[in-house]
Amino acid sequence: MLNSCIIIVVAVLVLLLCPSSSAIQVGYDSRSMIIDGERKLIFAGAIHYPRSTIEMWPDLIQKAKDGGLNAVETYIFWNAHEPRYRQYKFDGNLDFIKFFKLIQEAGLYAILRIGPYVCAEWNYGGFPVWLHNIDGIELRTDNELYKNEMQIFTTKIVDMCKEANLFAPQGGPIILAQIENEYGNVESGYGDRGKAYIQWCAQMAVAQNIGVPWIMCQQKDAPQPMISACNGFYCDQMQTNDPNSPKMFTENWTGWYTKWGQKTPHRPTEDIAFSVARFYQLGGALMNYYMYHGGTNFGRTSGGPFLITSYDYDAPLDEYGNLNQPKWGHLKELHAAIKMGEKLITSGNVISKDITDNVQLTTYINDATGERFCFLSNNHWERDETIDMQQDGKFFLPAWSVTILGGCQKELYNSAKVTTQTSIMVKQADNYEEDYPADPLSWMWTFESMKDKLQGKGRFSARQLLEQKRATFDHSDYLWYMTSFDNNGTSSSSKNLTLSVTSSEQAHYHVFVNGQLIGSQSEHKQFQSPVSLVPGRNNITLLSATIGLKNYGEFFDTYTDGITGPVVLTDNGNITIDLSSNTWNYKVGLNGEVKRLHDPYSLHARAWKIADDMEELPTDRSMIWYKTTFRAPSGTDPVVVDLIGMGKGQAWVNGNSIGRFWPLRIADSNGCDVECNYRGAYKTDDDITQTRCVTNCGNPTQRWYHIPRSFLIPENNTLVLFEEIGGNPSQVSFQTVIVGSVCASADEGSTLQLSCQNGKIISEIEFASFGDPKGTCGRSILQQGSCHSAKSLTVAEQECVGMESCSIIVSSATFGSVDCGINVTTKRLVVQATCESEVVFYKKLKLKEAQSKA
Ligand SMILES: *[C@@H]1O[C@H](CO)[C@@H](O)[C@H](O)[C@H]1NC(C)=O
Ligand SMILES: *[C@@H]1O[C@H](CO)[C@@H](O)[C@H](O)[C@H]1NC(C)=O
Ligand SMILES: *[C@@H]1O[C@H](CO)[C@@H](O)[C@H](O)[C@H]1NC(C)=O
Ligand SMILES: *[C@@H]1O[C@H](CO)[C@@H](O)[C@H](O)[C@H]1NC(C)=O
Ligand SMILES: *[C@@H]1O[C@H](CO)[C@@H](O)[C@H](O)[C@H]1NC(C)=O
Ligand SMILES: *[C@@H]1O[C@H](CO)[C@@H](O)[C@H](O)[C@H]1NC(C)=O
Ligand SMILES: CC(=O)N[C@H]1CO[C@H](CO)[C@@H](O)[C@@H]1O
Repeated sequence: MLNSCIIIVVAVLVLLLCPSSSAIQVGYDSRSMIIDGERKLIFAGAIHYPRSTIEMWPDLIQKAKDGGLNAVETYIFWNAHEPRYRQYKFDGNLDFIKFFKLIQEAGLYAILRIGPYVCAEWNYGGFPVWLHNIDGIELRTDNELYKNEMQIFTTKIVDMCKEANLFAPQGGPIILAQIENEYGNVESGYGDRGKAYIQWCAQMAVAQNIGVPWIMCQQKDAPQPMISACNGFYCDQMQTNDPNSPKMFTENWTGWYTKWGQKTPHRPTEDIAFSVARFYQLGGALMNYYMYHGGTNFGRTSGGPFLITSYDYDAPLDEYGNLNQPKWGHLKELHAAIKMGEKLITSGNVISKDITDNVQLTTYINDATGERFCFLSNNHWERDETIDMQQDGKFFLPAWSVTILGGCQKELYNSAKVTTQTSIMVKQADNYEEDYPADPLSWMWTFESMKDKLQGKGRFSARQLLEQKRATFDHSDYLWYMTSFDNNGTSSSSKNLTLSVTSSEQAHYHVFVNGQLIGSQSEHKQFQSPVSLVPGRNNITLLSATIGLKNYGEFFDTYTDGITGPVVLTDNGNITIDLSSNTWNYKVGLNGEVKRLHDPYSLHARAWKIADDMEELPTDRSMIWYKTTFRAPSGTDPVVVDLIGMGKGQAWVNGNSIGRFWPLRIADSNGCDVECNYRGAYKTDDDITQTRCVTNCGNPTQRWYHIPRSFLIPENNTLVLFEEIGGNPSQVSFQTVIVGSVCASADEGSTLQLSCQNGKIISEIEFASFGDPKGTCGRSILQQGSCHSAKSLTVAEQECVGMESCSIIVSSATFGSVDCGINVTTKRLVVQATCESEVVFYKKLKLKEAQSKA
């Protein structure tokens, strides 16, 4: 403690006394950020350091740079760094200083969003639960206890950054910092105290003296010198809080998150490209993709209610860090196109002109030289337009698209014309090394010991039902509520009584009476079941589990978790015994958690029983731990474990949590058969019933769980599963995530390009048609249209099979002349091909040759 204080003091003095020679001055005006005197458009992307691993960071940051970003943004996650009061953690993937240093090494800027309320679909929005449990505290309002803690944490983070020279004036990468988060969305609920709080946040932040501007997002009344930024799917119409502030788009949602039981939402590439292009067309200065890489909610970090473990977000980089194509590539091209006009966009004169209703031309012009740069947008949801700009040319503008015109004459980019290939990812079992096949997994098990809890033995007691966060401090998902009562007469035991339990909406809990599980309840407040009592003492035990604490909304932090009560026994609707204010005994967590059963080096190895064959293994049993060892899949492709057959619980690999699992939770089966239309404003709703472009209908919400490569050793890896509700591990397997097929479309006159990446080669052409093929790569079935060149397949095979990547010139010279009639104005080529590892490709080739000989 003392040492770090001294270092901080020294660092601050150094900053004041000898500004580094690499110091970068950060300023802004209404047009743009001005960095070292130069106007810069900022293309940023969110990558949250705890949602991947240190080992993944350099690759993710490099891919962000290759994708044309010049900045990376992250929140700071208070409850990860200070899980217990004044006990800080900054190691492993919480080493945000290292994360910022890697950003700097890659030559990128950084945006530091401290919050410390962050939302982010992160457990409790980033607040530590001990904070909530301070007597007299009220979060996110004008409350001294809260403001004091917020200031201590904010100052700690700022000081750590200063000490590491991370702010731009110190020569570091951080050009902007954020305080609070989306408070404007909820402020009205906090009344005048909310207004006072925001003023205080601004003053507290400014007093940190970081030398770069502070921003607030969704805060129209942000006090000067705070810059208010916009979050949403579209921010082109945003108003700044000051005429001298630039337009900043801090959260442009590249996709959306998923909850247990929901279908997977996808934001179409064309639509996000449209949104970004429109933002810069109308004078945007900084845009941040939320998320650029979503990653994984390891441990118990996912927010609530009911957010899943994957935080893929349909981001340009997928959960595992693979390019999500075409999104990544199509946005890369967009950044490159906008960048060509950077000077004119940030300093030229702006002329805006409505060409027709909903078709708008924005010209940026340097009056002195006559240089021009144009954005031409078509906001119609359905109508394609052909715009005649006389001497500048004629341009075809698909509905809901923006064209970027170099010199206002040359089409550099259209947001709806996707030329980047689609990569179709698949999960592949590691079974191609025939000489060394994966052994079937052999399992060990041990039941979670519950005897003490079923007999009502707890660690503390209260004459009331406790709120779960108060009781657990979120040190575990699990809280046991135990009580007993005397059943005096024989009369009530001969009757059929009903036990009813009321919980918070987001509780998931199990009900035991006299040691027997009588039922479970999820996402409903009420549980009711007939019970048979014994004469004398009867014991009731409730096990309540949280599945991510609520992270958003007015006063979200005060939401009640756990068993709220009443807990009553009724006889034909009449309450006979009200247990709510009985003496309840409590215990936090599982015995297996205390014994660290997830840890391969735990001293409780004797707990495990070995199953000689699968018949012996107990399945469909609740409250059981399973353990197995496995070999890591070969190669470097990302690894997942397929938990199909399992119910609900938590999983660990070599002691590292890979998150909560719940494959039994199935997504709604309706809505996936509609073709995904990118046109028109994209929106999501809370239950994803109205959301377009969904997938995964009728399947487990999340079946595969990411195991970062750095968690693995070649042999003898340990997988531990805690199964809470009952499952069967016999189908559990390990797979790698690879590009299974690639598909691209290119118009006549251009070149079609396909690439398998990661050393894979094109083994087979699945579809090829030059003419007017129907369907969209990766989104709908491809079919020949009304015209088709018979040479399509042969040409594609000749150019591509056996190659890692290939290009095909799309012309009649290549495919012969094809008559498509007058209705087809532009012919196109669509090719879909399979990617396979070289080993598999040659193995299959040999097999084919042998077959053709025979
Ligand atoms: C209830 O718990 C007590 C211990 O607190 C135990 O002695 C008793 O057997 C239990 N009763 C039943 C019916 O399980
Ligand atoms: C059982 O009897 C005890 C004492 O005789 C009394 O305090 C308790 O309320 C009775 N329980 C019920 C359920 O009637
Ligand atoms: C209690 O319920 C069981 C089945 O639910 C029924 O067989 C029995 O007759 C009931 N007893 C009384 C006293 O209502
Ligand atoms: C429930 O209470 C009502 C009113 O007190 C009474 O009329 C009724 O008989 C009771 N029912 C039972 C099953 O005891
Ligand atoms: C695998 O690890 C366990 C402990 O986790 C150890 O007991 C065992 O000897 C190891 N086996 C091999 C083949 O390394
Ligand atoms: C061309 O399109 C028009 C209008 O949609 C249609 O009436 C006509 O039959 C089409 N011609 C051909 C050759 O498909
Ligand atoms: C107002 C609103 O919906 N805000 C959301 C913006 O997106 C982030 C990331 O998905 C969420 O955390 C916010 O709740």
